[in-house]
Amino acid sequence: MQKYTDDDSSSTQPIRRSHSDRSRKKEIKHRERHSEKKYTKTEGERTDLLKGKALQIDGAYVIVETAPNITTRARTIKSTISGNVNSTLIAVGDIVMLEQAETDISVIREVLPRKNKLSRLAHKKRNTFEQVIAANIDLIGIVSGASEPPFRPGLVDKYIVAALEENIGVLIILNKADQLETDDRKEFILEALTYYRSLGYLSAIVSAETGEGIDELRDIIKDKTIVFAGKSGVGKSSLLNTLFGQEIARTQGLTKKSQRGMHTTTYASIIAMPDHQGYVVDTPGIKEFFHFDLDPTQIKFHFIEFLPLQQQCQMTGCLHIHEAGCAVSEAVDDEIIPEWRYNSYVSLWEEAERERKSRIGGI
Ligand SMILES: Nc1nc2c(ncn2[C@@H]2O[C@H](COP(=O)(O)OP(=O)(O)O)[C@@H](O)[C@H]2O)c(=O)[nH]1
Ligand SMILES: [Mg+2]
Ligand SMILES: [Zn+2]
Repeated sequence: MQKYTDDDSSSTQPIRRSHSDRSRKKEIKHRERHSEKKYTKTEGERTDLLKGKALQIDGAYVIVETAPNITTRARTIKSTISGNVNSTLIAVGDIVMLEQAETDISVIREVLPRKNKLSRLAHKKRNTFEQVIAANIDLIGIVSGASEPPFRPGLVDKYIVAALEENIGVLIILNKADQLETDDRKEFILEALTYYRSLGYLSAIVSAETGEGIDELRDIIKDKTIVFAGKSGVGKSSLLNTLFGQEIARTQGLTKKSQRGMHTTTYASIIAMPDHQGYVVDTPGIKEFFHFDLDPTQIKFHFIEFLPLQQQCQMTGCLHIHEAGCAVSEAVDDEIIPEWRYNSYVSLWEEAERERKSRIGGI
């Protein structure tokens, strides 16, 4: 069985350069035939270009899948057209139009407009910019560990808001279920999961180590493109390996092994599930996730249990922060809305406010 690692391009071998023109043509024909099935061109698209999906960005190269199990190495150029204004040129999950390569490196002529994206606000010196973690996704699998690292609903809520902003489905995954029994916060963790379920979000309790809940998880993510997001150490890579039944992502447990020729992955990579039943995106440890361009006044709409109460707030346009006669605050006092959930909202609003002010200040 072939073994893959996060940063090993063996999972996405570029197509070998053919030795003769004839075999090269044959190969292109083969690619075209297969790509037609999967990446069908829509009207108006250049017919001389090949359509594909960016699976991995590896330094200067992008690994593009043009048909099931067929990948090619490609690169963007200065004149690459972007369907996404003022954004990262290319991210994993992007659908691209490739020019047939004369050499073994194809040229990405165009990046098509994204259906959605998981993107974070990144800082470089005094500038801020958007870092697209992954594009065109169906589900965000928000992964938490039970004990190590401890379960923190604040980060879960932050990702929920990002998902709702972008019309992405939410799946809350509690990994390391094997640690739950001995965790003194077990009751709280289970209560929180029940609460999320009552809001209509999918959830799963799993253990990458023992395999508990993995079949159920596999059913939920079937035929979807899912991004695993969450703190470093919660077990995202381990989950991927358990789901696939083989080592396709490098976990922290293995990093101490020989690292010759290895480097820590800083980009996400998309991996096609066996039999092409969907895709999974493994993200590296995302430091300080904050959804790019999050408007503080919009966050309250993504805490969906606030919506029916809104009309009962005394102030029109109440932000539910410190206004008098706020029905949301009252619901928290009455323990209808859990305090932890409300605290998530207030912290996120404060963070978004800080960001907004610093942007204004920076202009
Ligand atoms: N007890 C337990 N440990 C786990 C489980 N899943 C992952 N781990 C361990 O948690 C650590 C971090 O896992 P890793 O997959 O690298 O986390 P990532 O940073 O989110 O990708 C490793 O030492 C794993 O062996 C689990 O279900 N139970
Ligand atoms: Mg990992
Ligand atoms: Zn209010």
